[in-house]
Amino acid sequence: MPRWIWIVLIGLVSLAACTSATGNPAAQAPLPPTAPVITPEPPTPTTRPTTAPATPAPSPSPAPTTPAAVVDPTRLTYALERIADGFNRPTHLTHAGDGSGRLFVVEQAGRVWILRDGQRLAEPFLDIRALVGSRGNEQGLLSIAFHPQFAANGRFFVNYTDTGGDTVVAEYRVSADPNRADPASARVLLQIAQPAANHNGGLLLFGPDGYLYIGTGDGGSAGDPLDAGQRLDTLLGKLLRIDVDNGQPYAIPPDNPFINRAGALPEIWAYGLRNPWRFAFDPAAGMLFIADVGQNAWEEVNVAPVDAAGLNYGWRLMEGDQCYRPTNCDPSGLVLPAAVYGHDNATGGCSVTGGEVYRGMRQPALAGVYFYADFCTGNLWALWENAGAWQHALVARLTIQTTSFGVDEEGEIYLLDRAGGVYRLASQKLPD
Ligand SMILES: [Ca+2]
Repeated sequence: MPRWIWIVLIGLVSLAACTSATGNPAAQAPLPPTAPVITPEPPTPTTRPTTAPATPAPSPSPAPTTPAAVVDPTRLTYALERIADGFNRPTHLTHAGDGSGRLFVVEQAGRVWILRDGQRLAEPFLDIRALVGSRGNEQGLLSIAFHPQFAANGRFFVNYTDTGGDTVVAEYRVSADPNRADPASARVLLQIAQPAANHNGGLLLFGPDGYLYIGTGDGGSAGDPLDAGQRLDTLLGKLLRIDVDNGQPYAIPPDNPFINRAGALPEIWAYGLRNPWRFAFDPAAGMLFIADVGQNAWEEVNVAPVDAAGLNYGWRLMEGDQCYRPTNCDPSGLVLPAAVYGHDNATGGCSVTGGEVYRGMRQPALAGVYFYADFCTGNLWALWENAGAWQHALVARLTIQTTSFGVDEEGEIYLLDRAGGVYRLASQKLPD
């Protein structure tokens, strides 16, 4: 029987937060507890309509102007609440922002499924397996992004690796059935040749400015042999920003940073990235979080104001906060990470999965905290701002391989397990 079980954790230790901006978190601290997997009570029946409403969901309330109590995510314990299971290599989860309450789960091989109240609908929302190549670990259908006015215009966008191994960003539209896309509506916006199977980036997100942001990897192999991250004449190793509401197939926003620089590609918003598999906006704080997967030694999370154009995140001059190539690099002018962790099985990992900022209702003590995880070890970290400085801590150990985070329309955070599970991040305050 499904039950809400909080497993009592014996010998629970609170973890001292790392107070420096960088450095291996908790290098000498005891490890945090394993987050138990719990099964929630069956959802109570809702009166949710079976079709999406015609009007868009109201915008989230603005952040309060006076800060609440001091945030300290180390004063909570964490659990994974199993919402659904049985997906085949899920890569992404999001919502349509249309007030329907639906979650959309992307499978690597090329399908998108709808979850409604924890139940997967019988037919996929989208099935483009015939177009998608997913032989490589980092290839496949990698994300979906719904237009900010999706409820009115039915437009959404996907990022996938095609059968030739190259990246495609394409637009689709929903059909007359709100739970099925129209496969004939495909419109390719962008194709990026991929020199190797790995480092394809893959996330699409609409920013608070209404533009579509596209994360791209450095083209792969190892060590960025093309120096793509630092070059402005390639779309590889970048965060791109395009206007999907104008132009054909898209327009360049007039305030993109390199539109007037000779030899630079106008789509570039930020550069110096290796494989920004996942990034996230926190509109309430006006910040952009980019988790960049490292090479041999360091994983990193970067934070910058959403309107800071043309930033250089350092790769391959630097990996994390260390010089990579050349080993005596000059870091001036580069954005250094807000948090790094090493390739260390106990307190670090091998591949960062960027997460989400908590803006939900269930756990107000976590407002504004960014959660991220390591794919290999299951370590779960929190990153938060404290008196103007970014602070991070290892807060739990997960028993899943986190391929992606996502949020629902209420701002609750979800994690996807490569083995097929969908989990909601749950937490409880430790006694004072
Ligand atoms: Ca970097």
